[in-house]
Amino acid sequence: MFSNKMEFKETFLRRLEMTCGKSFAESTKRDQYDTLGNMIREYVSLNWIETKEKNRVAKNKQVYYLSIEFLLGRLLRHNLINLKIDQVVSEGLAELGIHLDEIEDVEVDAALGNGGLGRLAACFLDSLASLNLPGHGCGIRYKHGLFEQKIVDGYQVELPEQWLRHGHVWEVRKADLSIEVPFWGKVEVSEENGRMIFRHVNAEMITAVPYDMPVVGYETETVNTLRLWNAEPSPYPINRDIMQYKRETESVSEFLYPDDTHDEGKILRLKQQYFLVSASIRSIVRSYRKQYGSLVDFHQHISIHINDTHPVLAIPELMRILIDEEQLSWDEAWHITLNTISYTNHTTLAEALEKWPIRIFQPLLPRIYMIVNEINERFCKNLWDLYPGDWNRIEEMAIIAHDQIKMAHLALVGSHSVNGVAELHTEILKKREMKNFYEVYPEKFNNKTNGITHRRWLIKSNPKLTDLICDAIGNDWIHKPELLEKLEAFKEDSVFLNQMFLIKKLNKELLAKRIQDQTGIVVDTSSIFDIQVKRLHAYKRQLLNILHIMHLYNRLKEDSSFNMYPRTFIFGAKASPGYYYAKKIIKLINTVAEKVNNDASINGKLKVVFLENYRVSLAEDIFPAADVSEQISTASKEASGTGNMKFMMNGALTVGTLDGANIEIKDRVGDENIFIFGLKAEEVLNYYQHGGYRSMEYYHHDKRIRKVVDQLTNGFFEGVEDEFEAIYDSLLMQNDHYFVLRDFASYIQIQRDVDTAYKNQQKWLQMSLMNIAKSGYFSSDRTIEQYAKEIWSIKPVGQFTTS
Ligand code: CR1
Repeated sequence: MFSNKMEFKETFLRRLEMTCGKSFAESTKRDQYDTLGNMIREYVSLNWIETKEKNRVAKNKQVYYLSIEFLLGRLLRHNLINLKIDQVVSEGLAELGIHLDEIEDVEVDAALGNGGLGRLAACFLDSLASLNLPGHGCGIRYKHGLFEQKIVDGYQVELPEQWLRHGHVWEVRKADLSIEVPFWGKVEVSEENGRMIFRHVNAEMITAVPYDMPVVGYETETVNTLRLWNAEPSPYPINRDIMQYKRETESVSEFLYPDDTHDEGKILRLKQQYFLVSASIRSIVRSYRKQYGSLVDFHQHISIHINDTHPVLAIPELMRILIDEEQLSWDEAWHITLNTISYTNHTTLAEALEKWPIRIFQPLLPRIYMIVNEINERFCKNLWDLYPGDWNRIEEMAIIAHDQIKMAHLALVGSHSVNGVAELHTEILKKREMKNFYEVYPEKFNNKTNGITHRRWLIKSNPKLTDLICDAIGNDWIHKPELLEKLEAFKEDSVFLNQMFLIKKLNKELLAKRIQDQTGIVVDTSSIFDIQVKRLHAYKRQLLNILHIMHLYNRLKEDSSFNMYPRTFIFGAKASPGYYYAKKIIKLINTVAEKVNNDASINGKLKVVFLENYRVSLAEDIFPAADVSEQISTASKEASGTGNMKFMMNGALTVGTLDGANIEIKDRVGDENIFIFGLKAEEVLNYYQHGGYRSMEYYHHDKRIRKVVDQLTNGFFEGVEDEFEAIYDSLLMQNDHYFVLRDFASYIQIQRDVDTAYKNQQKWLQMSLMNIAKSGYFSSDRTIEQYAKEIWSIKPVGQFTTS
């Protein structure tokens, strides 16, 4: 399409005029973005076709990653970088008087996810393609992604997100590959030629229409596919009010995680899950049949991964196809299914472990229910043989019990591999949460510590640091991120360290500008940028952070000689719309910010900023500017975390508990390059086993604690005296379930250590350097290589050239 700047410019101008029907002079930024995006998508289409063809001919085993979330963010710059044409394009545009940054800003984040789980899926897609592995994503094309957050008077307000309002240049609609997904109706059972036949009749059909997006690997010709399904009315509705049917149908792909406090919302969520699974598996089977005919060797050519329990109906759906359509026996079908499916657990939080009431499940998915029932019966029989008479254990482990279907149990029974997302998390699954299952299936359990794509989180988001690294150690680390270790050699190189300092400073200035534009707050770029960005949740303890800020403020007010290095505390966090407590914490952060930022008597030593609408594109500006990374979850609660890795890779130092992947970060950088505090997971879990600890004692014995806790409700924050009662109660009346007060003193101390450490600039930069140098392990390339080898048994597709 173009091979140099001149050709790029010519093609771009021609395309712009052709597609927009305007002259270049008349064109808007959006016209320019659309033109460029379409050009790039077409640019990759040859390789896209060839990748498919190559895999088909070589009969490569393929993996399909089923996920209810894909948090992609923006794709333009990312694709340009992976295609290695970012420079040609940005220079070509510059000659036309266009700044690539401005065009990039037109692109709305594809925010089809909530947080870590969805972003992990997006990082994995990038690594799969970049490692030439045949792996594809399957998800839902929600009309509205994660809500847009506004902060009004300190409160979170949610607005519907509209990423598709102007279309999406990266997708290709493939209506001819649609699939009809059946719901409701009933199953007729008959016998024909000695075989049981199951017919799902009177079903209401929903059409799943695929939208495919190319997933472009870095410096390779591999282009994989992310297939997102859109729900549309079927051409063959049964007798129904047509408008109502249309509305109900389209609602299936309307929102990510519809409110499920009522049955209607629960049904919708379950519908989404089956919709995703059935459409994905049937389209996989359709192309498989075309190539191989029979499905008897399916598991040797296909691997299906379920990201958390949302897509777990993949298990009974595959069984249904193998038994009802392929006419295999139960045992044959089970063998294939088990060997095809693998499962990742992402959390041990009880509220996230999905259970469906039978009264909802059975009528909506009658045939699938029969299969789940059969799986359960056979499983319980096996358990009976293993543990004769141990009813309690069997009841606890059953897939169906007390009129509910436990999705995690179905996943554990129906897949050959179960992995946690960090070493500690996997150990907790084995020793505690899933102990019974580990006893029965020890061979299924394994760990795959999460990772992040260094292409987005370093190369794209921190180009200056990337250049510095390349100048120092060459480019090999881009393909082998563990080679970042070579940076260790620069530990005593003061010129290098000084360059690191200057780059951090520039990145902080960029973020400071953004902060000022967005909030009006002016921050001091020579202060420590101390950042906590992630979903708002009690266990992540944004509360501990803000209470500590209140403590620092109290110290500054009490004692004018209190010596602290100036700090800017930055938060970004969305609270789930129905999560009352989390929303109160957002209000508290904003209330503290208001008070602290407007108090001239503290000489600007403290600033607090809440950045609204935290999302992937904003995150890309935040990580490069961080000095301190807050990873302060209650130990044992954060399965892994991935933000911790993004901060580390950009040279921030972690203040963290021994939780999730923080432990593995510490193991790699060494105790001297990280700030660890607080209870350990063992201690927390032991407390839980023995009914918790007594938060009131900590309140009475530590006057620093007493002071900040009292300030929540004693009029310290004028005009909002009643606002924080729920927080106050959680700490004292409900015994502080997340150990905020228990860890408070230890947190104050470690933050003093941070203060001291920062004052020694040289030392700090060396610590920062060590974090970058050791971050290669946390590239998702390492994670994906482990999945590919140890779970999926897939191999890279050799490089090839386009004809
Ligand atoms: C975990 O809370 C982890 C991500 C990705 C989250 C986080 O610690 O890094 O998954 N879990 O593995 C989750 O979203 C529904 O569960």
